[in-house]
Amino acid sequence: MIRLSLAEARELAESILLHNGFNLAHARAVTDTVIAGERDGCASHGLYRVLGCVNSLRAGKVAADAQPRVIDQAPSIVRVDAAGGFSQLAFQAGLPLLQEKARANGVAALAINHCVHFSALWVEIEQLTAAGLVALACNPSHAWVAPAGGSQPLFGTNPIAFGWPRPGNMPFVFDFATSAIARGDIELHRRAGKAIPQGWGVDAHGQPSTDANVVLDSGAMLTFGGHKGSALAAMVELIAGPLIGDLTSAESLAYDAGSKSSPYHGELIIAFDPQRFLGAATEQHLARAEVLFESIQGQGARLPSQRRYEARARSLVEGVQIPEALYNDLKALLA
Ligand code: NDP
Ligand code: PYC
Repeated sequence: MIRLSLAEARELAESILLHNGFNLAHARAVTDTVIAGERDGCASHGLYRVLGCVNSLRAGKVAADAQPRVIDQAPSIVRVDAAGGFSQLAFQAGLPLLQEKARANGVAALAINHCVHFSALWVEIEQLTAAGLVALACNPSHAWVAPAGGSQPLFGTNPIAFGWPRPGNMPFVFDFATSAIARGDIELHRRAGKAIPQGWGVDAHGQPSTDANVVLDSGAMLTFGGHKGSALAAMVELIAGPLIGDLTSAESLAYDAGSKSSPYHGELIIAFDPQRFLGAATEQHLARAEVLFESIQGQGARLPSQRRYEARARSLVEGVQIPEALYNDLKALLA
């Protein structure tokens, strides 16, 4: 393993992105996200993703100098046309109007269109909880996951993330794929030459497989929780696809045309303002939420994101460690 300070990791990611042709705003926005992932112990959405960003650029599937366009679509809907850039720039562009509309109306949605997407959603959710908003986000990806009862890839890994602000505390955030595991984790198993657990995927005949190559290249991933994860994955396809006028995971994969680039589609983010729902009673009801969190932890169960926050605290002091092979692959992108 190679240890890097967070500043070194940041410098590595940003210099690779700039060297390969991304403009400064794009490189910074992407770097912020991958460094947050690495810092929080989310290796599948950390520095590893820089390889995919450069691959997508070289394949002509992401616009290195995209300028997102913000559209005031309706009293509670902001639309951002990402213009073929990564989702981070579009989110940054739409965030101020989303917050303004959520405060005015109680609920507001941000629909991002035409973005290239590779990231963990909690990075965005935390920006909304930091502003005191409750938030929900989801997006399709590429068709890699079989519906429950089927065996052929159809859904994306379709993450759903939720955040709840906790005054004086880290927010309650969960963020997971509707597949049994993110595809990035299976890719990391492949890179490490490790078998994957049962239940993550099947081969081309629908038979269980623990071979990452088989599941990634010719089989299919599985949903979490059988028909329940499958229905949630379908919901994400719908509300972050046709509802916002953007591609489904199957359409995104067709657009990819075998280039193995990051998915190209839309993202839906919904923000709720507790103040607008509750007025003077906000504090009282947020305190009731705290009782819920304490009751979860009181049983010895952990809150989602607890592992991540602990990793963050460690990384801020010790930096991060990445496999030497990944470090070498990243350095090669500076050649
Ligand atoms: P996991 O299955 O690891 O689950 C992640 C969530 O569950 C986290 O909030 C995690 O908190 C929480 N969690 C895990 N174990 C426990 C536990 N024992 N008790 C309570 N909470 C727990 O993640 P996935 O593989 O499904 O997804 C990983 C990431 O991949 C996500 O950030 C997601 O956004 C990203 N992704 C992005 C996609 C895209 O299209 N852009 C597609 C698919 C995934 P903690 O972090 O603290 O462990
Ligand atoms: O890990 O499944 C995944 C994923 C897809 C897009 C970004 N991450």
